[in-house]
Order: sequence, then structure tokens, then C-alpha cells
Amino acid sequence: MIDLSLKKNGDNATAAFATDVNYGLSQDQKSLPSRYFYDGKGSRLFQKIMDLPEYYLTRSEYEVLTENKETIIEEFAGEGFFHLIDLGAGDALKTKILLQQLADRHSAFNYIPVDISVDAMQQLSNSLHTGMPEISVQAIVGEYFQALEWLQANKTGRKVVLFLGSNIGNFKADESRDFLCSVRAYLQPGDKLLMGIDLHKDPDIILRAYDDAAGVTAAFNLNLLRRINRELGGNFDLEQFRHYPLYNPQDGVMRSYLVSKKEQEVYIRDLRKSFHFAAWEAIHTENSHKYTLPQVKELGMACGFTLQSVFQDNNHRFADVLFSVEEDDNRKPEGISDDRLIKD
Ligand code: AVI
Repeated sequence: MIDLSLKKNGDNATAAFATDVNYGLSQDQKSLPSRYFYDGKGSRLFQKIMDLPEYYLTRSEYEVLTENKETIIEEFAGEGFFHLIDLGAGDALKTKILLQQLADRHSAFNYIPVDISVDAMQQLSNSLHTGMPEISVQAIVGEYFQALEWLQANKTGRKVVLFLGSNIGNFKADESRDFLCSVRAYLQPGDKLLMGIDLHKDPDIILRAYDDAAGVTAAFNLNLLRRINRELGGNFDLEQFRHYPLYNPQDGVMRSYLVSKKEQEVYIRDLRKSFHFAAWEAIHTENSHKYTLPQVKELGMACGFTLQSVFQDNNHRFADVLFSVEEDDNRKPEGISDDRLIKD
């Protein structure tokens, strides 16, 4: 396992967290980055979310991959050796459908799962070692851009990148384009990207997925404040904040907030600073973008990808789109400089 994360140097990770919290809570419209959801407890809560009856995303994508695994593999595996890079792999529950299919057809590949959670990568390496010993696995712990930079320097040969689970939806609009263009800059003609996206649908279905009856998503959102208390010495009273999700069907963005139930001061020891909350003031904590297929095609094209295939579940809730890099597309996408991968 390769550990690129700052975790090895816990002080740096905490300092970055402190800087981001200070910045976000000092704005007129307060916000906190959603990537900080995933501490140990947050990752466990997200696992629970994926099992919720209301959270259709995981089940729908599972269906897409199960129903189309033969075609998907035919379209990306080819004949020769390739690297299968799984960005944000987590427990790889869905990827395992494809891994099993690849193993059954004796494809020559190695599997490179990438995730920010060292625990997740350890567990995944162990479970694959036991359950699918024929697959060669090299897990990477780190953020997406760090991993892309490392892969750029260390892995040559044909590549298939997986970015499943609608993880693209958690970027801001300009960040998702930057991210896709960075992935494209790393790829060569013949390489592929399989990306999971959540589609526009009945707004009530979407809203319920982020406001489940059991309150797991609320706990997941509130856990961000618990993390600030634990890691930065904050004194947030979790009882005095509530989870508030709001879906905008025009821009297709599900936004999550934490709303202060009363006027209050919160002190964060490591920042030596108090933050004032007016009654009903909100902290924006997450965006989950939903897409139309033309939007996704355009997003890919803006970075020099060609849309090769679209796979959907029977209810058309979720899609996995396969992008390819074509021969005459071997050019640097507009707006991406040579040092783009290094900056982030
Ligand atoms: C990880 N990501 C795709 C999830 C989503 O649907 O945006 C995170 C999540 N947030 C609340 N529920 C799930």
C-alpha cells in the first residue's frame, strides 16, 4: 500500500483542517468543505447511508453494473494489460462486480484503488487478498490529485479510470471540470474513464435520499461539528444545530446545511477564536449535483473526452458513462497548464 496522505504527518493534516474551518466559518455565508465528513465515524455513517431505503444511488449503480458488466468489460478491457484505477474506492462493493467479471475472463490487469481513508484501503486490500487472490492489488491512500500526480510519475501503460458513486457530484461546478480535465491530462489515446452520475428525477425522491427517516444523514452532517470539537477543541453543542437539506430542481443541486437553532457563540480552542451564529444562520456543508445526460456529455467533451456509452438502471435514476480518449484527441485540454496536477 502506498500512503501519500498527510496523515503520516498528523500536524499538517490538522493544520489544513484548522485553516479550512477558520476560512469557512469566517465568511458572511458560512461553509465547511464536505471532504471533512469522512473521519472514522463519518465513514461508518456513510456506509450506513448507502444501505438506507431512501438512498437509491448505491442500489441503482449496483444494478447498472450488475446488469451491464459483460458489455462494460468488453468495452474497456481490450486484450492487453491495463491498470484499473479506482478513484474514491471505499469498500469497492460495486467495483467488485467488475473485478469478478475481469477475473472470470482472465483479463491481464492490476487494480489500483485510491481513497483518503487508510482504514478503508487496508480493509479492501485484505478482503481482495482473501476473496480474489488472483487479482494484483496496489492500494493508494491519498487525495485524488495527489494520487493522479503519483500515478502520472509511476504508472505507464494503458489505463482505465473508475470514478463511481456520483463522487463527481460533490465538487463545485468549476472543480468538477478541473478534476475531469486533470484526469484527461493523465490519460492517453485508448484509455477510458467510467464515471457514475446521479440523474435528474422527481425532486421528492432526491430530497428523501438526503433526509432519511432514521436520521442517519443528519448524524453524518452533524458529525462534522463533532470532528471540529474533537480535533480542534471546538465547543459546538450538536443539539443546537439541525440538518437541513434543500434540493433545487432547476440547477439540479442538492445542498446540505447545518442550521443554528439559536443565537450562540462557538469557541474553537486551536483557532483561539469565537464564531458568532445568529438564530437560524446556516453553514453550507455539501453540494450533491444531479445531471442530465447532455450535461455530462458536454462536461466530458470540455476536457477532450468522447462519450462512448451510457449505462442506466431500469428506473433511469443513475447512469454510468464510459468516456474514451480518441487517437486524434491526444492534445492538452484547454485551460490546463502543465503544472495543473502538481498544484492541487
Ligand atoms: C459521496 N457522495 C456521492 C454522497 C452524495 O450522495 O453526495 C455523500 C452523501 N452525502 C449525504 N448523503 C450521502
